[in-house]
Amino acid sequence: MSSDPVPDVPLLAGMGGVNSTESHSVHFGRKAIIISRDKNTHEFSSLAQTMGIEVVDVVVQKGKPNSKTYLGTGKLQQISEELRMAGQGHHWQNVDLLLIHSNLKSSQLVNINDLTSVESWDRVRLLLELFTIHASSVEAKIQVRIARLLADRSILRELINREHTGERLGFGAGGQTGWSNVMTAVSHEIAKLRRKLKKLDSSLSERRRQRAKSGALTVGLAGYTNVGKSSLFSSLSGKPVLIKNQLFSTLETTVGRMANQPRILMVDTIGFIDNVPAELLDSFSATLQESLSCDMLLLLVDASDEPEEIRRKLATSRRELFGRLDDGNSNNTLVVLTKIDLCTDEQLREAKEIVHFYSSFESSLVSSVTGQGIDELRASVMTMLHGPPIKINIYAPKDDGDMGLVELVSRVYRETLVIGVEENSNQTKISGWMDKANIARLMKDHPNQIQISI
Ligand SMILES: Nc1nc2c(ncn2[C@@H]2O[C@H](COP(=O)(O)OP(=O)(O)OP(=O)(O)O)[C@@H](O)[C@H]2O)c(=O)[nH]1
Ligand SMILES: [Mg+2]
Repeated sequence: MSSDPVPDVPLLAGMGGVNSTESHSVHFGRKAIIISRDKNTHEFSSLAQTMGIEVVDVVVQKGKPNSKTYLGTGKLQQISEELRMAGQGHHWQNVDLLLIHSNLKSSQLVNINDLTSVESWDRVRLLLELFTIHASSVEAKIQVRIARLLADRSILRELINREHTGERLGFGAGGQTGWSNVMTAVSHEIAKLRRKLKKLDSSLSERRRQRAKSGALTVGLAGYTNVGKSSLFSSLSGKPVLIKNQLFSTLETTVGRMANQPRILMVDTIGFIDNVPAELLDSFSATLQESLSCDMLLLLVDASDEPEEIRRKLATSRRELFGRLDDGNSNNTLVVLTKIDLCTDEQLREAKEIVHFYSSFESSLVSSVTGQGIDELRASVMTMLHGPPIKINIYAPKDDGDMGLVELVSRVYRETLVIGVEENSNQTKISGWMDKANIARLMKDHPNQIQISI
């Protein structure tokens, strides 16, 4: 892989475009206030905390968002004044960031910045900053940077427009020609990064083609962020990946073989969240496509969530998934309720009810921590991909050249996902799933000693 994309232009601070030199690159340890029209700011707050930002207060102003400034101008001025005055002992002391609990229009962000002179992020910018920190592959880094530049470009457009109309004269570091130059540089960089991404995309789809040609079947893991996709991926494949109690730990795709089933590949990838801005989703579409173009999908639902949260996250996941599928594929979906070790029986019953109310898919219960339900899930995956299990009768050697029973049984064991065994002195019956190509080879190698039945 080549090195990281080299930034050509500075990113704008806080999307308010106050001054490009103000841009912080480290947010860990910063203090922020959340500003919201809605009381439920839990998820928004978690996103900030995932980045190491301390949310010291939540200011809620009920009512319809103001089309120009989201909150009323009076309220914003009051917040800005109080921030300036917040001295020793005030819990707003050292707050240098306003987090606005909504996806705002560029004009609203610029207005808020002008009114408060404090770095302000809306939900889009918060996600972009978080993704920037978590992106580790070259591809993810390019995807996030494109999305950031697109967001900055819409702010720049707003700034240029205002300076044109004289609305914001003398404000900011750019000046009309200054901003126009930055805008040109941003557009050039976007074009350059898109070309790079296209090259990477084609090598990704080449890898996908190769996998399909090899006859391997793929199982995608999909679901809301933090639902437990990477944990389940590790349990099923035995391959260690990054698992963290934070939102969007995973931004790139990892492929691993299912344990005992080398020709079944598991695909772990980015999670979903409500109201993702289009520019962010678009830049991740190749990554999402990777899990969507699988032979089978596991749609994960966190059973330990509150019922309301289960409903909301399930709805988002379904919308993101099935809105994107070319279709036909949605039949091959299995809902997996995760984190069942954290649930009471009553919670599990309710979670299952919700899933069945909203979807017609079969569901499976697992805990990646205790391993509960993992074998059963493997069996369900195999049944969906290969049909019901088969019975393999293995006979003791009769003629010269036949293989010893123990040796032949251990070969079958190696190539089968075993669910049952019956043994007697001259015959062993194994039931389970075996890859079609392996069955053919086994029968060819040992025609007198192997008999397959359903
Ligand atoms: N108790 C319990 N915790 C779990 C289980 N599965 C995952 N977790 C925890 O849930 C958190 C998120 O797990 P991940 O596997 O990283 O979730 P993810 O869906 O990959 O998350 P993102 O990549 O951030 O979207 C971690 O703290 C895990 O340890 C489970 O079965 N039981
Ligand atoms: Mg993950």
